[in-house]
Amino acid sequence: MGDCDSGWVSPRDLADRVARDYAGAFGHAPAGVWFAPGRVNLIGEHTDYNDGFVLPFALSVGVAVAAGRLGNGITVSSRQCAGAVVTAPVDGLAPGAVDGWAAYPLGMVWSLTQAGYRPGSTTIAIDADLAAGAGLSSSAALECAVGLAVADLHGLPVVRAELIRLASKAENEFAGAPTGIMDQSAVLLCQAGHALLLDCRSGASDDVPLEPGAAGLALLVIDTGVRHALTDGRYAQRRRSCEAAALALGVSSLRDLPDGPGDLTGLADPELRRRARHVISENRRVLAAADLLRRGDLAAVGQLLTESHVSLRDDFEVSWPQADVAVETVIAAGAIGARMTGGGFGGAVIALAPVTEAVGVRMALDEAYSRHDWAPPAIWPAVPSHGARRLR
Ligand code: GAF
Repeated sequence: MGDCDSGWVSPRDLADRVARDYAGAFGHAPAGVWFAPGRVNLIGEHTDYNDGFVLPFALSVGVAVAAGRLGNGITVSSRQCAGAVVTAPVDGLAPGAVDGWAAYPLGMVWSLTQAGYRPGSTTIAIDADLAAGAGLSSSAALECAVGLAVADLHGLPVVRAELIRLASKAENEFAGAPTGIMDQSAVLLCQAGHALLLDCRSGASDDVPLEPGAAGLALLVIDTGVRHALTDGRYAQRRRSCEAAALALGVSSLRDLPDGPGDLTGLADPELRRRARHVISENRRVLAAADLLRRGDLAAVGQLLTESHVSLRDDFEVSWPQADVAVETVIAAGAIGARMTGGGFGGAVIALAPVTEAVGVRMALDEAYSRHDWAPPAIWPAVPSHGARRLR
């Protein structure tokens, strides 16, 4: 979500803290507190805007907003930006009018007005225990927390499926990041103890059991410390390559191509061939992973995670050195699979490891990063958690 710092805070303290920040900034108690989690994408990267399949799950950490129906226009303040305050008239919002972190909450309000809703004046304090730019969907969490809060406060009849579309529109058109619908869908639809298998063409979704602890396994999130921005042009370039490949192959999207050796011979450009090969093979891996989870075989998903990483590194070329070192290191230290997660060019790696190997994995990572003179990565076990909700 852009340009502000976010330190990790215990999630259970977040609601109290954001309510206190709200009272400090606006002089009265908030009408409510809403929370939207970050997400980890287990598998299915750069498939969403190709009409394909994804398999994310929600984290326990995320973005909390405290909000009230007062003020004059929309006012947002953010603890992660040292209490910075931005105000705009509800009717004066337009793409390009605001940039930086405030484009996400104000873009969400703009998107609601574009759909014909008329939210009244609102004051909002924002807090997060999720790092921005870490590939864990801080932007979508911010949009969705604000969207839920504004809809609830003003009695707007927006169902979650519509909120997904409106939050995506805010991100694409107001914040200028040409992303797909995975992150907003994960933030709003995920269930605790499950991953969300989402068909990004039809919008159909299915909750697939994901309880690593029950299998003696841990899903470790490794923040490589490298930050990315989906607005920096590289994500958009990958999206354009996929569209060019689909056009050259005469299909409406790469989703329509089966996974097979001969299917890409129509693509003369080797770079487009690599990009398309990643998307096609990744869709197959997502469906295979969902099948394995339904059969209770999480361990077998490990191999698919590593194959996904290799494909993102070599074919889609969105990995980065700290992610490649993390993947190689954790596998050598006993993890059964690992991959970069999110849009790439920075952010996090997810590793699947036996619980008994977690300490060894952590030590090996610290050593490997220190050999490269990189700061030790933050590592924590991810627990598949509930999607966005009102906390109080
Ligand atoms: C980012 C985007 F926001 C998603 O829509 C998705 O494309 C992802 O990168 C890559 O899979 O998180």
